[in-house]
Amino acid sequence: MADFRKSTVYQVYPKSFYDSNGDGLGDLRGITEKLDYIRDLGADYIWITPFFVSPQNDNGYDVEDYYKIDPRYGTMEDFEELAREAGKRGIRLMLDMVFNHTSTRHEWFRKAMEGDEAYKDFYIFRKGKAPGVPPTNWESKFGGSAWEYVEQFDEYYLHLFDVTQADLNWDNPRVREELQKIVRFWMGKGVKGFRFDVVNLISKGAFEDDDQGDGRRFYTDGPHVHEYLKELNEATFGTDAEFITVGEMSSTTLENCYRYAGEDSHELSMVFSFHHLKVDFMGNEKWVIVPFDFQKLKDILYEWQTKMAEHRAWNAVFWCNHDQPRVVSRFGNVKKYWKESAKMLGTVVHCMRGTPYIYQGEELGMTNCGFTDISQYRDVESLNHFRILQDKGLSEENAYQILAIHSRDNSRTPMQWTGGRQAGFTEGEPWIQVSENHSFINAEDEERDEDSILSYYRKLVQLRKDYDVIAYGDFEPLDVRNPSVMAYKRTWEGQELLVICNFYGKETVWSSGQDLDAFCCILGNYEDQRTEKDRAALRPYECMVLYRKK
Ligand code: TEU
Repeated sequence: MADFRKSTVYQVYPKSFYDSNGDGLGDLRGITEKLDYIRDLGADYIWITPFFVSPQNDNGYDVEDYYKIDPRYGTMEDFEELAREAGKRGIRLMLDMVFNHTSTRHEWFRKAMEGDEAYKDFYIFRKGKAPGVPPTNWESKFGGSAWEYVEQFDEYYLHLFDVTQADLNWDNPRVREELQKIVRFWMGKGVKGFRFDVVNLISKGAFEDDDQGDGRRFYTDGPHVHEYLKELNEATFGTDAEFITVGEMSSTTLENCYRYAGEDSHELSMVFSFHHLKVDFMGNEKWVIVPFDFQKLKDILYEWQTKMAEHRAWNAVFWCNHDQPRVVSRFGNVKKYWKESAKMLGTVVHCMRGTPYIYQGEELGMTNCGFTDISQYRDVESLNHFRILQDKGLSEENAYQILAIHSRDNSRTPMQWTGGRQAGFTEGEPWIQVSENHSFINAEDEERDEDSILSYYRKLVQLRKDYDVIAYGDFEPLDVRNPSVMAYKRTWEGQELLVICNFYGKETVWSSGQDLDAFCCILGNYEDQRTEKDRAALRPYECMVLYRKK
């Protein structure tokens, strides 16, 4: 049986992965064609972001029909072929279930808008506080009010995301049954995992004004969320021990995650949390430019690593996904130490306790896209905020600088397969521009180069399979306050692993407090390692993984 603690998940954003038919959009057949690449990386699962019928206002996170495949991505036959071919290579598929909301084009919402009371109760309709005043002051995650007025009812519906993504009413048992049916349908197609989109937002609490923030405290980790997840688990995937599930937890707390992903809680296998990816925000405010806070990054990662272990709960560990800027641009150094820093960052995550996720292109060291004009951006969140920032009085230039750092499009430019035309992604015109640096950052070149970031990631994935201490070991942070080094120790049945990472471009000497000569280096991003007694001399962005068995 596949052990998710030894597994690595590869995330595919189909629209930008590989275009098999020249229409400029990636598709399911494109994934099938590239399965050998994913197998060679060593991934056990592929998480594919939504490819269901959708108006694509939020690139498929606005689902119109959960049972059908958007023709832009292919057909059900294409999906079945993908599942078969993946299976032949020992790779399992993990689908993305967007159950907090549906597209307003979903049949349920259309019926609601026709005044069908049963379907109105699938969503969250409320009276305004006064004429022209929404029920609460909550803000949409994509900017503006979270409520949209519907004239014919003189009511508003809730949308925590885009106005075309209406929140479902999970308190209605019929909604929960319908969602269970969808899960069972895809289980029947042979998938072996699910990622549940923003699943900690499904249970809304009191509908009150938030005088402290944007409203999130009223619906995040809400009153019935654990009960609803247990119910979903028991009614569907919980019956299959081989299934893995991961919940995307927006602004969550550790205490809730012990339960979401607890060994005995019968909710989910693991959680994505995002606190470590807000260390370059100002509080919850993403649309600002501040340098990343290294100490905070360590403190958060260490806290999640140790506390989740203490409570026998499991993390998903990751830097990148389709909503995050590229990690090497964010916490590394693309100008001078692109390769070193990309490898170091990969090491940090892959040696941690948890199931690592690699987002397409991360294994190549793909960087932020470098867009300089609004016409290049596609993401609804970026387009909205470009306007909002200027409405707040920022200059256009400043708005561009912020977008360049934080836009979700940074991760959505096409996968860089070759140094040739359109990076080998499409024969046609891509839906979003290819990054110029594909001439030197691309899979074809990196496959041939033993020293490439890709070759290094392959080793990282293999390490977890070879060394039980990585999969099962305890986690202990070392030298917590060191201003430039992140170091930690993993221990398991007489095995010890030391992971030592320099996060900066300056050399530094790290003292371990134990004799490093007793260890052997099983991976590093420089050819040799300069360790002596209890000291490691670290070059810019140097990392090393040291191992010993007592
Ligand atoms: O994202 C949830 C979410 O709140 C964030 O990742 C969000 O995109 C970002 O923090 C805003 O700054 C999930 C999906 O991953 C994302 O692609 C969807 O847009 C969103 O849910 C709505 O379904």
